[in-house]
Parts: sequence; C-alpha cells; structure tokens
Amino acid sequence: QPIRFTYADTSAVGNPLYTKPASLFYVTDLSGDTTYREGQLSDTLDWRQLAGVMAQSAEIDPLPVGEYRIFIPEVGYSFPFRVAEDVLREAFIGSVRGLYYQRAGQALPESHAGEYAREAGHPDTSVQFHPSSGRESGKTSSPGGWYDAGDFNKYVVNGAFPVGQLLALYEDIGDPAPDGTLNIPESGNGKSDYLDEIKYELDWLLTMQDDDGGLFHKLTTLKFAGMVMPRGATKQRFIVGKSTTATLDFAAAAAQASRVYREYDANYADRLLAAARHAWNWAQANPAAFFKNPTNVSTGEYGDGNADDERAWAAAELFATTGEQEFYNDLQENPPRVRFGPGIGWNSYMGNLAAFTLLRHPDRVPQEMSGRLRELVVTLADSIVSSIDSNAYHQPITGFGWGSNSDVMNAAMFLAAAHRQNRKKEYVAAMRDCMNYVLGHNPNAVCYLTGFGSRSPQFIHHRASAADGIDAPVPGLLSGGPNERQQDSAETRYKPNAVPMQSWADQTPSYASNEICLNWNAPFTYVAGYLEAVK
Ligand code: 9MR
Repeated sequence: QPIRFTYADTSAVGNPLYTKPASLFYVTDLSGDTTYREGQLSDTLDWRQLAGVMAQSAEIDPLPVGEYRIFIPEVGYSFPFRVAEDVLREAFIGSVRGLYYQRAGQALPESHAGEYAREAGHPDTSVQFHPSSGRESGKTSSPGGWYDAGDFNKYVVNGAFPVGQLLALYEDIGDPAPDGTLNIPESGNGKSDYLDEIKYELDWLLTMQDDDGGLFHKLTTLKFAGMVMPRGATKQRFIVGKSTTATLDFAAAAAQASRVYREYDANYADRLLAAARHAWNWAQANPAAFFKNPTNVSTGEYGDGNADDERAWAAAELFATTGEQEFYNDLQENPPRVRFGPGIGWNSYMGNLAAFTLLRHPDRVPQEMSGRLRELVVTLADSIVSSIDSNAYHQPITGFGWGSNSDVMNAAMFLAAAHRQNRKKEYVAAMRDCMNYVLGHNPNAVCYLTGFGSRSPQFIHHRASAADGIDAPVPGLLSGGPNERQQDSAETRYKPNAVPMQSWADQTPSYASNEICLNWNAPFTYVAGYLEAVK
C-alpha cells in the first residue's frame, strides 16, 4: 500500500534534514544509484502548534520488497526504510520479549536474555499486609508477574488490563508466537510461547485474590526504589488496598483467559473461571471500594473513582465465556461505553474491550446489543480515520498526555475492531499510519521502541536499563512518548518552548515522557501482531 511521509524541520532534535521548502522527492536504493519512484511534495503545512514544525507531506506509491531511502535534492538522504512482507515481525517479537525482560522474581539467564542477563530480584515470598488491605498484620507470598514499568512494583489494575489486550490478539488472529518463537524459558514445552509469557502474569494475578474473592490493589514498596538492579532493591514489600476496579479488571481478564487457555490446560481454565466468578461476586457486594494511596504509600496509584467500564468489561468476558443470563442483564443495565481519546487507557479503555469481546461472539450476543455496538465501533473508527488523515504526522490525537504513544496504539487497536466488522482497507492503512508515527514518523525523529530503528531511546526511565552498565537500554520496550504536561520538568530538560508532540526527552529522569509500561507495550504488541496477520 502507499506510504505517507513527512519532510519537516527536525533540526531542533539533531536531525538537520529540513533546511528549506523543497519540491521533488525521489525514492532510491540504499546507495542512491537506482531511483524507484519520484514525486511531488505537498505545499507547506503549518504544523507548528501541535508538532512544532513546518512540513511538507507526500505519498509514495506501493514499492516492491526492498530497502530504500528518500532523497530530497535540497537536503540529501533520509534514514533507510524497509518494505517487506513481515516488516513488523521483529518488532512484534521484540515487544513480547520486552515483557519477558520485565519478569519479577526470576533470574534471566544469558541463554534467553543475552547481554541483558541478570540475577533474580523481588522473590515476593514474604510480603507484608498493609492495613489498607483489610488485614492488620501478617505476611503472604505473591511471587512472579511482570514489573509494571520502570519501577519494580506490581499493580493489579495495570496487570489485568494489558493481559486483556494481549489475549485479544490471540482471540483475533490465533497464536502469534507458537512454541519456540520467543526464546523464553518455556520455549520447547509444546505450548504457545505467547500464552506461556502471559501466564507468567496471570499466575501472579491469581495470588492477589483474597479468600473473599476481592483483589488486593497492588504489591509495592512504600516509596519508589532508587535506580538500581532488581537484585539491589530489597526494601520490604507490602500488599496495599483492596479495590473494586482491581477486582473487576481481574474478573474480566481471568474470564477471558479461561476461554483462551482452555486448550492449553483445561484445569487452569477452570481455575481461572472460578476465580473470575468469585471476584465478580465480591465486586457485586462492594461496588464502590475505590482505591487511594494511604498516606505512607507514594508508589503508582492507579486510582479510579468510577468502576462502570471495569464492570462492563467483566460482565462481557463472563458472558462470552459462560453465556449466563445474569451477566447479560448486567450489561443491559450498564452497557459498555465505547470511547477514544487522550487518557482513555488503564482507567477506561475497558468499555472498548467489552465491546470488542461482545462483537467477537455474535453467536452468544443478541442482535439488539451487537448491532448497536457495531454501529458505535464503526462510527468512532471512521472519526479516528479522519483525524489521522488531517492531523500532523497522520496520527489520531491532538492532546498528548502521559503515555501518549499508548493512546495512538489504543486508537489503532480500535481500528482493528472496526476492520473485523467490515474488512475495510482504510482501517488497516490508518493502523499503519499509527504504527509509522510510533516507529519514527514524528517530529522527534525517533523510533519509540527501544532497540529498533535508526534512532531509538537510549535513556529510558527504567531502573534495570539505567543500572545494568550496558549502554543500550533493554530492548523491545515502548517509551511513553510526548507528554505536554511535563510533570517531571523539575528533573528533565525539555526542549525550550516544546509544543505538545515535541514534549519528550530521552533522559533517564523523565518518568513522565520516557518511562516504559506494560499497558503501552500491550497495545503495541496487539497492533504489530494484527498488522502482520492481515498483511
Ligand atoms: O500511566 C499512568 C498515568 O496515567 C498517570 O497519570 C501516572 C501518574 O499517576 O501514572 C502512570 O502510571 C505509572 C504508575 O503509576 C507507576 N508505574 C509506572 C507507570 C507509568 O509511568
């Protein structure tokens, strides 16, 4: 398909590609000897407000498989780019392996982690109950799971949500990483590597369920650790809070997993479903147990005073798995909200996940509900496509908040849901535009996935990457991306007068623009996997 690109002044970020308006472009091989395409750049576009650049845009007609550069006579050659059948395969594998590198409580041996091999940290076999958990004292064991982000903590809300997004890919396209493809410890066990990796997180989530069915909110130290390796961060860890949102997110992810893991391990699937039901019942009895950090805890809050989206997601997954009327009745009372926008993420994307799941099961879901959801999904997807067509750098957002790259990927995941309804090619093209933005077509001239592309983040806010003594960061992790609020401006030197899309700093202290996080890698994984599958 055609490739859209932008020629713009990115000299502020050390990429002096643009010096003056140009008129023609050529697509050449790497040496510049052979020209494959030539074309006209658009008139100058004023993208200063959002992207900080004057730009010219152009479209390249479909190219055969190969490696190319764009040549603009006034300025020279671009970075190389590749056209291939499986152009996103390595990035897809890389981002799932990025999750492997986030494993808590396990050593990463050289055979699986190469130079990023490290000792185990955080066994979490002796975790203390914080009074906010409802238990006054005592300890428990809650090992495993992935570190949430650049910090070493484990949060149920932001564990269950990415698991849901990752499992959605498996449901939509089949197994994207069969046994032997990921080089993880379970490779060779005869089961999907993809499901093996996700199970590492599910197993931990199961340990966070209290005897009454409710989910503890998080497992963390009282304060964030310093920039050390996992093994060096040894402060006491606590089970903190018990919340409705964590419980419902878990109920949803576990009910969904009980479908997906049925063939993988039927006993495990049964256990997941029982846990999901138990969680659901707790949440019915405790619909408004909202989490706030206790005064002596300052780690990630994932606080959310509205559980409607989580409830709809849980009801949708339980209904899709069991077909029981109770869950459908609940969905009628609290229908999924279908939404997209900056910040519709770990706290409210669940309404979309509910809709995607209900649309995935037309046999179970009465037409009265599926018809309405289909219309909502397609209408919103069409508006996302028109934003992409008209916005700077052909991406869907005009407000850049914390984790904005995940907003772009969440929009693309939304487009996939619409594509599954009517197979319109324009959705796939728009998904590619979103992917291109994240992989380098942006005013910071950076591929936001570590370890990929010609220029990628070197100083992510990620404790292991900062402390491992290796120059390059752990690969396959998606930087959060531009964040116009710059909440870390005391610690970070942003470009002076940076506009929203430029508010990103490749600096270790930048927790508000250059951290990595599970719920950012997850939709990236979904979109890369989906694009590889639809071709
Ligand atoms: O993604 C979260 C963002 O929406 C919040 O505004 C921000 C501040 O509370 O926290 C982000 O999540 C962080 C979490 O709290 C702790 N681990 C790292 C997460 C990504 O920065």
